[in-house]
Amino acid sequence: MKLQISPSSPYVRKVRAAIRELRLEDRIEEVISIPWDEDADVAMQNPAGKVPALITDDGGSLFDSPVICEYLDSLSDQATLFPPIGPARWTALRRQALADALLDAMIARRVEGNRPGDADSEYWINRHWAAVQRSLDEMEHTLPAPDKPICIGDIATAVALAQLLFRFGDQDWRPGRAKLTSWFEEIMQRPSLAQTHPVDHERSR
Ligand SMILES: N[C@@H](CCC(=O)N[C@@H](CS)C(=O)NCC(=O)O)C(=O)O
Repeated sequence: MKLQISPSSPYVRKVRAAIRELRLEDRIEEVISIPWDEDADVAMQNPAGKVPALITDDGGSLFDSPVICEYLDSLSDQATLFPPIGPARWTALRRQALADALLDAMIARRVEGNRPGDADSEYWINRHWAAVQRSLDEMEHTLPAPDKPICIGDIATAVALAQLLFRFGDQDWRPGRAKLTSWFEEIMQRPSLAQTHPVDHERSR
């Protein structure tokens, strides 16, 4: 299988971390495909033209990151990040959705901040940033119990929090969120996250 990646993308990082948690590294080749490049071919696999996209062994393609993670989970006989149907599963999926929504809002905030401003810019910047802050507060109040096995909600949350520091380090989310900070510091020690730090490239979001 081939995973089309951009080294700065947090959605890609979620999938790359999941691959490592699921011990599937030997089955997946990571291929750089920067969606902003003229000759990027990711749109052949994902009509949205976004990474990550996964080319499966039968030549098909899968997107987006939640679908790819769940597919890869089904292939692993060593670990799982998706609890079986029941409350733990809905909690894990909800936490993944929250983390992805934080990223969507953070990226929209960044795009808006990078373009020449107009009368609406401040409104949109504030609106996106408010969604980021609400998501952080929700994360602080919905942390898993310490004995819970790792799940996709943990990976997605850790990746989103790390990306926020990567892109908005000057607006540190940690002060006032002691529980989330301590949870984050611990989970970032996992090799799956330590091995997948984002790296910037031209025109990256
Ligand atoms: N919901 C998608 C989001 C993917 C996404 O937005 N990827 C960005 C990189 S961080 C991208 O490829 N953007 C290119 C574009 O918007 O044209 C997922 O979870 O995979």
